[in-house]
Amino acid sequence: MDPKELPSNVRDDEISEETKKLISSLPSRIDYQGNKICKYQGCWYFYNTLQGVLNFQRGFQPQDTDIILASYPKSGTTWLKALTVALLERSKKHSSDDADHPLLYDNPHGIIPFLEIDVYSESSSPNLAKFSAPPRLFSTHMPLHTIHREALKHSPCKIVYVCRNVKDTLISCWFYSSAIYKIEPTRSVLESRFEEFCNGTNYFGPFWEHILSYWRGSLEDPNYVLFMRYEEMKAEPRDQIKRLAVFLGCPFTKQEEDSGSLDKILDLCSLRNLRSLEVNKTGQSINNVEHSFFFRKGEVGDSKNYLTPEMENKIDMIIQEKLQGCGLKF
Ligand code: PAP
Repeated sequence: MDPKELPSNVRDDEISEETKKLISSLPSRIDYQGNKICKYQGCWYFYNTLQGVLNFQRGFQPQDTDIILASYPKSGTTWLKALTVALLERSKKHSSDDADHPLLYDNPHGIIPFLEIDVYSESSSPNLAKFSAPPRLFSTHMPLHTIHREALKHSPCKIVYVCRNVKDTLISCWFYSSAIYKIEPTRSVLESRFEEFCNGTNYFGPFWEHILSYWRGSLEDPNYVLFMRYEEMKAEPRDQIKRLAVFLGCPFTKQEEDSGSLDKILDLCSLRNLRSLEVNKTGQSINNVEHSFFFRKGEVGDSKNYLTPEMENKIDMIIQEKLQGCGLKF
């Protein structure tokens, strides 16, 4: 496959001389697909993504009202983005059945871009005119220590993290990356992905460091980081969306609940509805990814259909070792 056909964040053709020099001092490797990847501040990035991380760290000026949606890839980001957009649109008097609702015309990733992959991919001083009206909504796959370190240290902005059972996340990554690379999701691809996942050397890995960074952040200051779980959102969507609304400062009124507007938002943001929209069937992200790739099954426990008992055991052991004593259960 011609590298130019790949999303730019997985490539290595947009890095500065300074970044090249930095990379030469970092741990680096070639991943299962033959892409260059390196470890910066404890997290693995493709080179172009690292450039975006550095641009972000250099240039991001937080505003107190900023909202950042964070996740490990394939953990429910698209859903969280859709819910957040729908919740905040209420203050702009957009109800979920308005014909001009933004979610009907753009993919959630188009409405809430990634800091390191979209906004800061090319420059440390991007044009942020599109975000002029507060709150600005951004997203990220960076671990908390990486966004926190330089840019957000003293900012009261809000972060929402969505965490998913890592076995389902792995399977979702396998299908998604096979779609991106236009290859069959074969067992041998799954085995390579599994090895990298368990070693912690995959894109944005290790997963345990990622999850722990936000988990600890949420324990230290629950008003700053809201820790959500994909499985809880599936099991009790009404309670979880209310929790999200309270955290974002836009709780549902009794009248909204009674009039069914909460349920309408859940319906608007459901996988079934989003995937049926024309923009998500045929559109592409600014980063060249087909919108349809973001919607697959959305099931809890789908990994059971693909992982062998040995693979499951190995992941369980890693979780037990790395997350021991932190209070987080899978
Ligand atoms: P990203 O990291 O590329 O943004 P992300 O949205 O986090 O991807 O994860 C995609 C997963 O969320 C897919 O899971 P699956 O592969 O196990 O099916 C996708 O189907 C699921 N998903 C996308 N939209 C929704 C939604 N509205 N409700 C529930 N799950 C969803």
